[in-house]
Formats: sequence, structure tokens, C-alpha cells
Amino acid sequence: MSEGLVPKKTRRLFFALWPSEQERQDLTSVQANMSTKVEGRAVRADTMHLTLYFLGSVETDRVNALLALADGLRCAPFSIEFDRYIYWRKPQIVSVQNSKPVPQLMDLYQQLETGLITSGFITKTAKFSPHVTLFRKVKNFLDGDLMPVLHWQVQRFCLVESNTLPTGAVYTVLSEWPLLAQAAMD
Ligand code: 2AM
Repeated sequence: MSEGLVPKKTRRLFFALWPSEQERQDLTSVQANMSTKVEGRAVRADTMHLTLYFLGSVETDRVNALLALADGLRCAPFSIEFDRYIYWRKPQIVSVQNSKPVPQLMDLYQQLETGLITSGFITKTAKFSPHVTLFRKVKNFLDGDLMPVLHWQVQRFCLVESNTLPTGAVYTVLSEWPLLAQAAMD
């Protein structure tokens, strides 16, 4: 396990795709352009990510099983094109999404979900709607096309810990796994 973990009985964890610095800057520009039209709370740039699987509270002594499960996932690097923004009324978020399906991303999610079920972390499957949240607590907004579109080159996935501080959520990447082309896996 990563160094620097303070002893705690449980941890709030999620698997995610973490943007590169350039990808994060691109998201921040989109967010800034939208901010005059969106009434809501802008997500801090350092917390922007695409959630693969939100686990919530996990007992610390189960984290090694989680790391082992992630070690076993196999996926080649892939790209995502974010070409639209969407408002979800119930969670009150505005996020960017891909309208073209990304089979590798769905396959990575599927492997992860299967591993989580097999290892007893979860009991049932859930629908996966990839998105990167840019605003929260939004009361009303209209969907639209993103111009220009944003591109992510996904080279790794991460296990992230979430801590809620008075100043807001702090996300710490605990571990990350590179995505490897088939030739590199043989
Ligand atoms: P989202 O709101 O951007 O969809 C870490 O908490 C991340 O996990 C959040 O950014 C959130 O992504 C996602 N998540 C999914 N289900 C969640 C839940 N029940 N509680 C908190 N976060 C959740």
C-alpha cells in the first residue's frame, strides 16, 4: 500500500480516471466559459476526475484486496472525446460527457465491477454513465454541445481516497495502474 496512510478503521474510496495537467486545464477553461451561465458551485480544478466506481466506506484491512483486484485488470490505453455537457436534475450537477461510446472504458468498468462483486465489495451491478462533473448544486440548466471538444488520452486508472474537510473534499490518489497495450502484457 502507498506510504503516508494514517491509521483509520475505514476509508472513503473510489476508482477514477485522473486527468493530466493539460486535460485539467482544458476542463477549467470549459468551466470558466460556462460559469456566467451556470448558477451553481464550480468544482475545484484539483478535484476534477471521472469516477469509475464509487465504493464509499471501505474497511482499511480490505484495501489490500482492492489493490490485488485492480492488479488483475487488463486494458489498453484509449482516448475519450468529451463533446457535450449535461445537466442531471436529481444530483444537481453539470458535467461533460462523451456521446460516442468508448468500448475500452466500458470494458474496464465491466472488469472492475465483476472483480468487486467476486471479491465481495459490492453485491449488484450498476449502470455506468461516464462523466466529469464541473458544477454542483445547480438548480436548472440546459444541455448542449461542447465546442471545441475535449480529448483525454487515458493511460492509467487510480484508487482515490476522499476526505471531507471544512474547506471541501480533498482527494488523494492512493495507487495507480498503467493501462498497457496488448503487446506489453504478453
Ligand atoms: P460525481 O458526483 O462527479 O458523479 C467522489 O465522491 C466521487 O464519486 C464524486 O465526485 C462523485 O462523482 C462520485 N460518486 C458517485 N456516487 C457517489 C455517492 N453516493 N456519494 C459520493 N460520491 C459519489
